[in-house]
Amino acid sequence: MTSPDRTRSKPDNSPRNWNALTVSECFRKHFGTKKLLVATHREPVIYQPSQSEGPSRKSPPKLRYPAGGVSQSLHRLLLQTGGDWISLQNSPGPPTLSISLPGFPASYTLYRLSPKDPSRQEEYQRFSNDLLWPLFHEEPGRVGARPGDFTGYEAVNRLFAEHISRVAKDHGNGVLWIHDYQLSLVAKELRSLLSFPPPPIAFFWHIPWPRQEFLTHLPERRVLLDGLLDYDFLGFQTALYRERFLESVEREFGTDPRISVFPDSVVKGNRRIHVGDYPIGVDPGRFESLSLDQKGQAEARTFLCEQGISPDEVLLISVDRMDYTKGFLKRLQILESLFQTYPEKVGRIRLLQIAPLTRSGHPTYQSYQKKVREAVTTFNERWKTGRWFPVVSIERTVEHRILAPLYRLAAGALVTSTNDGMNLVAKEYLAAQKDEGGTLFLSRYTGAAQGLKEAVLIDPFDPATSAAILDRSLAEPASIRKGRNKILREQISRNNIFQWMGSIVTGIREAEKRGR
Ligand code: GDG
Repeated sequence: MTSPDRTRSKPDNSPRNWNALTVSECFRKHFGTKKLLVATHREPVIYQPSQSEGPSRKSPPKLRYPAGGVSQSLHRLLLQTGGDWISLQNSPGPPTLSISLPGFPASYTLYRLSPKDPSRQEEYQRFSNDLLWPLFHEEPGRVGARPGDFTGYEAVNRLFAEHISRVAKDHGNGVLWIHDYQLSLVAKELRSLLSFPPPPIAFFWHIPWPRQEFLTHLPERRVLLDGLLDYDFLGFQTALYRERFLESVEREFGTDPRISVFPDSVVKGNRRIHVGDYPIGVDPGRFESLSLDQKGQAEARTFLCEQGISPDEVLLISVDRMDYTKGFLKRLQILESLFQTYPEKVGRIRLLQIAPLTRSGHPTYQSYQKKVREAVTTFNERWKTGRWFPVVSIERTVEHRILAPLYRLAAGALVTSTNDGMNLVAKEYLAAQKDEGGTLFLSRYTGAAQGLKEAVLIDPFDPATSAAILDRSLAEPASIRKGRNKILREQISRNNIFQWMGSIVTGIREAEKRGR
């Protein structure tokens, strides 16, 4: 855990001054003493029960923090504002936890939900991960949900709404902020439960919004869209996804007299729903300082040495959960093309692939992960020379303390997603390039590519051209690479994670004033 944000900045909040403290001040300015309630599918902490240390001594339970950057930033915000957080329980421990950290002024309560009927939870997971996830990443061939799974999806969304209605009533929450595709129907369920006018209900959609031809594969699309229009504020990662969403509403409800679509809002009955694009960012200062930390750098060098990677090699790095949307097989095709076309690179360019397993109890993921493993083995067999082989694949989480210096040591980051809401790794890599010329090779199918226009874009569906781009860019003079990074780093520093939160908090307040 990093130290709290103590720097007090001017209240005008120019983008550079955003941090957890100034976002919290912004929240106070708009919502007074009211509280913020966040709901996510996954918990922001991992609970580790006490270990017995002897016949009578037990150590206290510990909280660990999962890898993702978003939940950790929201967690820091709630430690400034106070509030509530509701998620499904995915580690042991009690159903409610009070979360505080030394040095932070507030604490928040984490409510950990467990559906009573496990089959409903299975249906919810399948509807979310086997239907919504593949369809919204435009991969209809991967759909594996079963008819009837929607029942469980609705039931779990209702469970969230029931809990939120109790908490909002008791605590007087000022804003409800719900996240991502697993929870699209919470506002709809909540509106039917509350006996008082709900506080503003905001929603952020973290994944892409697909083209309409993919949405039409979803039988429940009208219910889902109608449910999203029960929020007061809808945020998407990019203008493209926002426009596609508005087009979907138009296509599905164009003849409904209750619904009118505008460029930045939808009117449904007597309510106006704000619809905006808010590209998510990272905490660049944190990644920069981690990447420069002497101890972390030494650990990163030891890590590379343990993997048999020498400091003389040109190192490429990829960091993704092992999910099919991240293009692991496409990445190998790019390297295949690189080695075929430029055989002198064999033995000189190495890929370090950090690929923590994800959803690995799930058959689609098990078979994808097996395929990736086999493809890496075949690829390494084909291109090995002596004891050298081209891809080092690590299937576990590597802590940011070591990851950030690894970003800095790598000559390039290879982001090969075939579809990705934003891609935070791209921004983390740039944050670690202070005065350095490491090249971000960024798939044009990421939300990040829609904003980071100066990045070296690649097309994972065109391995030959991508390989040529890799070869050319790695050979560019350092001055060109550093110049490019200067512009990109300016951008990620302006559009950082706290600026994202601050603009959403402000947007919610404005939408509340305009639309209700
Ligand atoms: C969704 C959308 C959107 C990964 N491996 C390790 C590790 N990570 C951290 C990275 C980064 C995060 O996980 C992954 O970022 P992504 O952007 O790829 O996020 P997704 O998990 O795909 O989630 C995505 C995002 O939401 C935010 O809106 O960008 O498009 O799909 O922060 O650092 N962290 C550590 N060790 C690892 O091995 N410590």
